[in-house]
Amino acid sequence: MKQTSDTYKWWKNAVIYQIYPKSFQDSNGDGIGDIPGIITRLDYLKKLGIDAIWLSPVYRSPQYDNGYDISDYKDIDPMFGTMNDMENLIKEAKKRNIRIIMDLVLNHTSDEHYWFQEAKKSRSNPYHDYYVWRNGVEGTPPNDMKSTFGGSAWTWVPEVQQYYFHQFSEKQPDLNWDNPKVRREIYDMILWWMNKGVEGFRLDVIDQIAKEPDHKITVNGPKLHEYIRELSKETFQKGKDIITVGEAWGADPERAKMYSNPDNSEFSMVFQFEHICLDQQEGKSKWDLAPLDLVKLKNVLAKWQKELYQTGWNSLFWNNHDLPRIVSRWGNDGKYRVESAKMLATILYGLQGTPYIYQGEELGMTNVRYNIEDYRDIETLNLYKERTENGYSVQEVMNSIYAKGRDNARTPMQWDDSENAGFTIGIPWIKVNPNYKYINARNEMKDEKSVFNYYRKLIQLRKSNDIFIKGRFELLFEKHPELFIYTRTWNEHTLLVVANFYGRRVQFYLPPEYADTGNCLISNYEEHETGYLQPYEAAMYLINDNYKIIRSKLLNHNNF
Ligand code: TEU
Ligand code: CA
Repeated sequence: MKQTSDTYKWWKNAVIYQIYPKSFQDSNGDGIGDIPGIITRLDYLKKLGIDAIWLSPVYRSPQYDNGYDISDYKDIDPMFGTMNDMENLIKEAKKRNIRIIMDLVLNHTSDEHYWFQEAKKSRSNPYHDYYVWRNGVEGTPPNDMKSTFGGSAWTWVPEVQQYYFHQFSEKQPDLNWDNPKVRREIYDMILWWMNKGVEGFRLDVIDQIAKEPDHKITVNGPKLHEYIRELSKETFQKGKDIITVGEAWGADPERAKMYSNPDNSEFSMVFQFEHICLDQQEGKSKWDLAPLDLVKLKNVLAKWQKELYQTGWNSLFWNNHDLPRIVSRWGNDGKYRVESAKMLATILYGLQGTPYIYQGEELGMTNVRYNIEDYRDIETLNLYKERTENGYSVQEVMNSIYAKGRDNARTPMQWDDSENAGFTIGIPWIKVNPNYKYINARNEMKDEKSVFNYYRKLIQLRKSNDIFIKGRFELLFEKHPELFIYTRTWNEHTLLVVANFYGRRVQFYLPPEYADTGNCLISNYEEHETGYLQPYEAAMYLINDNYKIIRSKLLNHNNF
């Protein structure tokens, strides 16, 4: 169906692939992934069928937080290549109809950025006010605010006799968005990248830019949306079809509607994390583990589907570079690795929104369990130190790291079964997951039944039918503790998504006229056994009935 130009947005049926450059493909044997390496894998991505790459930061950076500490926004880190390599990547991607989305870290810079180097020289330096400074007595910070990566959010600088504010590590001083000069510098930098052919941006912790540390406000500060609107107007809106995705841990649906309002005044969509935070103890941190309650997960996803319907737009994801591997987390990375990886994908790809694949997710890559010396992430290392010094047992801390550590997502991409998984001919900066011998791209591309080929098929499906973009969402059997069943209805057609979230065969009667192979768009089992869903069984059916009829039939046949 043809769509009118004002409602059509290319990114509504696009699939975005996130690359964490350090771990994707090394081209020169230094053990670190790089831009020339990415270029050699573009054909792989094309084969998978993705439309755009979200590239985690490749800017010049001392790499204390793997590039989320930028020391020059207009330069490429030599570790990743040159500006020429970057221009080549944009060009080579474009040839394959793949757009490049850059990661914008605008809340903070590296302390090695020129602005900060100047800022800390004296209070009268023109760059001083680019950052957030407060007086205080040496040894006593202005208040007790904490950094996300441990310790105080304030660091003392003797030269200026002031503390600077940093929500992340002390190597990541927060920018002062209240200073119009800072905002102007940022806009010019973004326009400069747009001019190079970059067609989208992911905005790191964007909900934290309008901080007011005197009131201990970090997230959702009073001026947040004013600043975002200005940012959008001065930059993205000047481009053509720019996609923007704001990372917002603190967004509720009301706020998400502002961020992703179809009037385009802010962003295209927002990355929010409510669903992905459900396996932690309430009011505590991600390290304080709790089992996932499927009923809660269903209700959270359903809430976002309903709230943003026609008023905003969702990002759909299970993974990114900060999150553990979903198949190990909510699937089964042993016996049912393939089935459960496909099941999780099926649930996600039936929803309304734009799906994101994090590198290796399409292979069903898993978490790792290393000795503490083999971890690299600043957050993990700080946590280990902090918790072991504060009475936690080593085993307890390691269990949290195994479950939630960010390095789970950062082990090298598993390309083939050669040494170091084909990632590097040198020594990888972080150990390769030993299961690369059998979980790798080369194997999976050959295997029709692989996770890779299942993702390929899902991506094509989403482009084949408008129901994926437009269908109205309804959750069924919302209290069922093991099954995830929902519909998307559009013009008398209904997409029925059924999934068994666990490894136990469960009773579920799907009328044979629905389960008919003619209706089945995709499934992770070759045959559906009437009356049951097998361990991790999942499927999508396209049915010529409206939601009401389907609902009453399913409710009649299944009384739970
Ligand atoms: O992450 C935002 C963020 O708040 C994370 O630090 C998150 O709290 C953490 O990963 C979960 O424990 C973004 C980037 O995605 C992350 O990689 C950066 O480290 C962070 O911002 C700072 O730029
Ligand atoms: Ca390299």
